[in-house]
Amino acid sequence: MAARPPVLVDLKFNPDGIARILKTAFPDRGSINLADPSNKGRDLSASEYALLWKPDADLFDRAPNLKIVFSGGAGVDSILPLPGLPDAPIVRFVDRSLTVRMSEWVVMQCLMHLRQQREHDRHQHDRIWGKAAPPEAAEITVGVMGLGVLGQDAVRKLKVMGFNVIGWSRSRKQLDGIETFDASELDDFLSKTDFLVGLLPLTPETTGFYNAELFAKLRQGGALGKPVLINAGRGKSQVQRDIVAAIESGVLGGASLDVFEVEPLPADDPLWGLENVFITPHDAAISEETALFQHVETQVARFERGEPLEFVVDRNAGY
Ligand code: NDP
Ligand code: OXD
Repeated sequence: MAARPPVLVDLKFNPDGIARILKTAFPDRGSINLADPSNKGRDLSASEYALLWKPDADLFDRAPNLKIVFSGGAGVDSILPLPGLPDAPIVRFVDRSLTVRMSEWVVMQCLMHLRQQREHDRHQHDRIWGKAAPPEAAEITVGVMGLGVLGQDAVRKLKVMGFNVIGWSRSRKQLDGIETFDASELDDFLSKTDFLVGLLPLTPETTGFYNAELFAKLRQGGALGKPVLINAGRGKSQVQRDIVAAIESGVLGGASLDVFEVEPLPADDPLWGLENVFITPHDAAISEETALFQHVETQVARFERGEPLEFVVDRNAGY
């Protein structure tokens, strides 16, 4: 049997960990790690499968015979606009552990706002015994935007914590115990929402989506007084100057942001210093490399057996 072409790997994160794990990944075909300087200039024309996250600009010129392009993450907004992207299936990363960790982040942020954790942090810093009297989760409606793999797991777990949970997506979903809305029912959904959780992909429709106009439609006067924005989808879906203005003017009572228009968030960005804003560095749910390589191996095996690939991106929808 002819040797199988190695999997091309061009992932611009965790280079040391990836180099180590790749030593044992893909045992029946091996890999070419483009982060390894010894692979610079190597002939990639026989490559059939590529696993990419922010790849080199000339990658598709060097590898013109790809049969599948794998995204190193769940999102594909950095893959779809790449010049020279072949007309091959694009498969995104869907993974149990990634999903679980995203839900942990979402639930944690909702609880931090519910339990007024920032206020407790300030009190602890000043050695003040300051009791809070937060409402119960059931008094807060969490509106989750995006009811895909991540959104559906998050709504279930928010529900277990006792929040009243509603969800919004392009096409309506049927989810036990959750009131759902489709794209045409946006204003109705927003008017019921106290904590807005963003788990949307970045597409032309969702670019600049979390803006002043949208914040003005969220429910005012809920159990915590003001609504809160919690976004872990993509930073370019939010207008950061509008978030800052909405917090300063009291339209929003706070925010939790894992993603930003520009990453890393510049040190002089006003978001860093705002009251009741929790910032995490795009690590709500990072891809775990061993699981990522296993996922690629599974999908390649399906493909080579003639079975349909899973998690294929709809290029027209953009996610
Ligand atoms: P999915 O593709 O499974 O789900 C996307 C959801 O968004 C679907 O419910 C879809 O609606 C909805 N949607 C898309 N466009 C629109 C629109 N224009 N209007 C209304 N709803 C829309 O994606 P995942 O849940 O797996 O991931 C979501 C995003 O989370 C990723 O694209 C990525 O950007 C981000 N992410 C962030 C991470 C982090 O660490 N911060 C980690 C991993 C992912 P419908 O169901 O009708 O198709
Ligand atoms: C992803 C991410 O899309 O980590 O997986 O943002």
